[in-house]
Amino acid sequence: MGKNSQKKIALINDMSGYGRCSLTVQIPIISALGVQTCPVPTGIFSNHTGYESYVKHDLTSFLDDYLDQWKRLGLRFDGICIGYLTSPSQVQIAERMIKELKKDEGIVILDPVMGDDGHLYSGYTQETATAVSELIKYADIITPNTTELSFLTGSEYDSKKDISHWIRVCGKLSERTSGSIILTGVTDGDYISNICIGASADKGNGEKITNVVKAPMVGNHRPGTGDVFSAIIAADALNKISLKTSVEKASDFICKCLKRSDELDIPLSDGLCFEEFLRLL
Ligand code: PXL
Repeated sequence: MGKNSQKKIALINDMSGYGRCSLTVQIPIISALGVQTCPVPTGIFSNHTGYESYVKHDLTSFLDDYLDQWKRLGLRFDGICIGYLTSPSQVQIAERMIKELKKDEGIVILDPVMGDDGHLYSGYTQETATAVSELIKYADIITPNTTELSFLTGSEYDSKKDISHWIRVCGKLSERTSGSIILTGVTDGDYISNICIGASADKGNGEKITNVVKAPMVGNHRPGTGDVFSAIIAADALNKISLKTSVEKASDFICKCLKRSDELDIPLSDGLCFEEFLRLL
């Protein structure tokens, strides 16, 4: 290993003070996986928007100065991980990060955080979702849930559709990108499946292969699960772990956290208790 050889990732995402999502989840997880985390906070939220109410302070007007300063320091990143953006202007900030701060061989992980259960998150606009979909062209890995995949592909959302439907919709998105797609949280009988469509490491010819990683369903869905998932995928991608192995690891980790959250009787809105398991990553 040479000089200054630890991997660095820039995380553009919000800071929610309560409710375990976004940066408060991604920073510890990615750090535990040995990658230096460098946040670009899109806004400060008192708590995530799944609670009855919240207050927020949008940081859009500060972010160009923030990135200018990073450029003055000569910082370059091995990864750019994109999460919750508050407005179309922030999509331009994310584009700036990709064009000006990513190393040539660096990778872009796009978690198109927009909504869940067929709806956009409270306060999240259709315009922002449309702007975020323009980032697909830069992404090496995209990690939508079923709501976000439906929006990105213009498909109707129906939670009752089976796995073969979701594989088809993933294929539709896959046609528009050379990047890998991981569709998270597909209900599949008594299981939750993640569908990955990615370049075949064995063949090395750009051909894509589809894998379905199944895990037993544990408890109810909790907010912030997608942030845990994308954090593990992002750090593992920088650490050159194969997509399938990484998806299996993320899925297993999330199951443990879901089980523990139920044991501790944590309200669903308070997210995943991941803290006790960080050392297992
Ligand atoms: O976990 C997704 C997310 C991120 N950021 C904010 C949110 C949510 C989901 O509710 O409200 C502010």
